[in-house]
Amino acid sequence: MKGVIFRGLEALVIEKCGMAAWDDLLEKNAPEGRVYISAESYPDEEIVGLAQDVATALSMSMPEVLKAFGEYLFSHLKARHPSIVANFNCFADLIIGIDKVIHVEVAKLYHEPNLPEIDAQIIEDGFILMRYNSKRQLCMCAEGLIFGAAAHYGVDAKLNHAQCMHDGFDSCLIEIKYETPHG
Ligand code: MNH
Ligand code: ZN
Repeated sequence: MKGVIFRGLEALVIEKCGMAAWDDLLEKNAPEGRVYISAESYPDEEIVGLAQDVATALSMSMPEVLKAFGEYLFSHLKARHPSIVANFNCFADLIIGIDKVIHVEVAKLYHEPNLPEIDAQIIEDGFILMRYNSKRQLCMCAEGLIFGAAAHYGVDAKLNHAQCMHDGFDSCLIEIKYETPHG
């Protein structure tokens, strides 16, 4: 997992709990002296351990933390790569473009990134069906990023995780119902 993702979690923890809390979490979950550099890769276990401890520290469930983290992560990625996000005029276009545009650009910018396979299709206006597949099984992170994208476009999104790799399916299915408020 790239340091940029860890930096998103770090920013969230520091904002909510302060620097000392982050130092404690690091001490427990990473080798001594760990500093995350955006463009470098670190073991996936570290992010899982950190997220679990953030959940405990904030008395949130793991899915809740990953969602909060995902929302935070979207603004973090947008701040770091504004031109990528600027390719899209609306929520639906961005979601449809994750695999073939966003992550293609990401793969040019980062050395050997670990990206999921995402296939998203508009079933009808206001309804997108997303299939997620990754050996890292970070589908909750995907949910968080979807909520983050919705917030960015001022869209109200409701998600239904219709099937999940954590239950033994070969991919996750996320139903996205969204509405652009008028007036
Ligand atoms: Mn994207 C990793 C989904 C938007 C850049 N992204 C991930 C992962 C998921 C994901 C899930 C975690 C890896 C995995 O599951 O195997 N990303 C999304 C979704 C959206 C999204 C659902 C929008 C909604 N991602 C973006 C945007 C950017 C971006 C916007 C940048 C502008 N994503 C990344 C980077 C990684 C990543 C960078 C980290 C890759 C790595 O760790 O090697
Ligand atoms: Zn899932």
